[in-house]
Amino acid sequence: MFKVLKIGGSTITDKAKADCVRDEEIERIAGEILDQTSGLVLVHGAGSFGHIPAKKYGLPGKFSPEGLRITHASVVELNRIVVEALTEAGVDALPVHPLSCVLLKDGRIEKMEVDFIKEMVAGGILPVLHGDVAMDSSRRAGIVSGDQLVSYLAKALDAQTVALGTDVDGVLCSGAPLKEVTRKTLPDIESCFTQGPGTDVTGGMRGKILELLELADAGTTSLIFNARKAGMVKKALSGDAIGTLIRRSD
Ligand code: IP8
Repeated sequence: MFKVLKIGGSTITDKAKADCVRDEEIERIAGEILDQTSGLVLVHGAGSFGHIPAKKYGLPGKFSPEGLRITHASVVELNRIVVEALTEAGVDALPVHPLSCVLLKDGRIEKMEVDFIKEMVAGGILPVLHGDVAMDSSRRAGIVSGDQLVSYLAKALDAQTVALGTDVDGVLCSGAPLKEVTRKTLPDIESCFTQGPGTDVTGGMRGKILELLELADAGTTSLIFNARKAGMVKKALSGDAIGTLIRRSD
């Protein structure tokens, strides 16, 4: 039984400042994950590590080998920090860099190697993926967000629990979290999406919802919750209905 958890870049970094990591948040989350790693695949966002260089080099619109290299190096560094914190907390974790196992087509995952991820999980190892740059068969290169990875992996692994941790209490409308979002209710809440602070090249809250609605169409309910609040990651992994549920319309 697989679980896919994403921790957003806005939780583990300060998206307004280049390469600004929130060590204490990463350590706390590592502690919350520690006794719930069975079947778990972890994805984290790029935060200021990825979004700031990506924007600087005009990714994903522009093809820039230098931009790809620098942006990839930056998200790999954040991934190293996350894996190290997990290791220090006592979790057997291994890094997985999407650049080396994903091929996009028109910005969407066309192919992704997942068998080795299954083997890691079977061996009690936590695979730790992240938003990354990736090659694209129709546009040469692009960006694969952690959100798209979550949606793809949850389908490929037939995950039972899918949770996206952000720095807000769910999908906010007039300051309060919505109980649920479906394809049917999406048009009614379009006005609720505002650009958050910091740089984001992969679509913010609206992008997350669209990814998770793809998953909902395939029958998997997921949730968006606040990972900056202590205890919430643990609750999300236990299947508690916190935050906003993204589910298929009745
Ligand atoms: O933070 C973006 O991933 P996200 C990846 O999950 C890059 O949207 C390289 C900006």
